[in-house]
Amino acid sequence: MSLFTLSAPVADALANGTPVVALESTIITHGMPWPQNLEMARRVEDTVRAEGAVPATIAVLDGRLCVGLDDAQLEALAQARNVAKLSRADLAVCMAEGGTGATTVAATMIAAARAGIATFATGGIGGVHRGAESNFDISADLQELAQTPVTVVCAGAKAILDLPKTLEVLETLGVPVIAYGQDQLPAFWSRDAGLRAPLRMDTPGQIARAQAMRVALDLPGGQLVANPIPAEAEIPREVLAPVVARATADAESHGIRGKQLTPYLLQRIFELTEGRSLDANIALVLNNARLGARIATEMSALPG
Ligand code: PSU
Ligand code: MN
Repeated sequence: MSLFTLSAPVADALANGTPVVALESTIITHGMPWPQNLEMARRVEDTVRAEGAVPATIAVLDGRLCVGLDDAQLEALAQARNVAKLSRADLAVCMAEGGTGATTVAATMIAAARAGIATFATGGIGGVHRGAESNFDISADLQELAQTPVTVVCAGAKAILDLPKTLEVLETLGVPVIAYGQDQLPAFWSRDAGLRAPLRMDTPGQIARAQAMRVALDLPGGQLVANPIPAEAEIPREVLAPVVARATADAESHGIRGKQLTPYLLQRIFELTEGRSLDANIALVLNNARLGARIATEMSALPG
């Protein structure tokens, strides 16, 4: 039995050494509302293709771990309600039971690595939530970055997280956090988190060579690339801070926690910014898809 189902374009690309970029599906089912989620998913795939790479959106459909979805599958997922959100802990259970679910960053990394895909583009990763010292809410995405050899391109960690703690945990886990083209860590909707990034790189080639060196050194795990949102799409930190504070307080007063927390906060911030957070989110994902495709292209050009 094959572990996963490759779409025909992804199978061809992997066989021919064409660069492939993995894409997650939780951003579609839990990160954005219909129909903008479908439009975003299609535009991200088109952006990857325009750079000469092949997109591989990953999800579990009726128990099958699908690497590469066709347009009908993408649309069905975008419209579906109550789809499971699958992280490392949930993936095997969903597959064994023949279920359907969207993969988070952690689960998408697992699938990508098994399929031989080393580059993955998304919007934001999970991290250390505010109040982690009492609620212990630390995303499995961080552990995954420490053990699965995939370079993940994101736009930094969201302001709904505790960014200094997220950086500390990534350092403890030995995950390189690389700001792209600037010294400061980007913070998803904003270009500057007010924190210096541990590492900085300015070209896709540098990022590809660093991942290859990890593999050569037999170091497990991947890299986190934090790519700042394009300036024209950003929401400045001062504008967002009160919105995030309000959304966090609302989550607390409604008793929202665990897996529901990130989707709830995203939806609440969308309402509070009257949709501006969604426009910014789409712009940054497209920007990351472009950089991801360029990194994948550099990786496939490396010797060996
Ligand atoms: N950040 C976003 N949009 C998202 C997510 C994060 O801006 O959709 C999703 C990703 O799939 C990420 C997951 O892997 O949330 C993290 O969830 P948790 O904190 O429950 O691990
Ligand atoms: Mn969590």
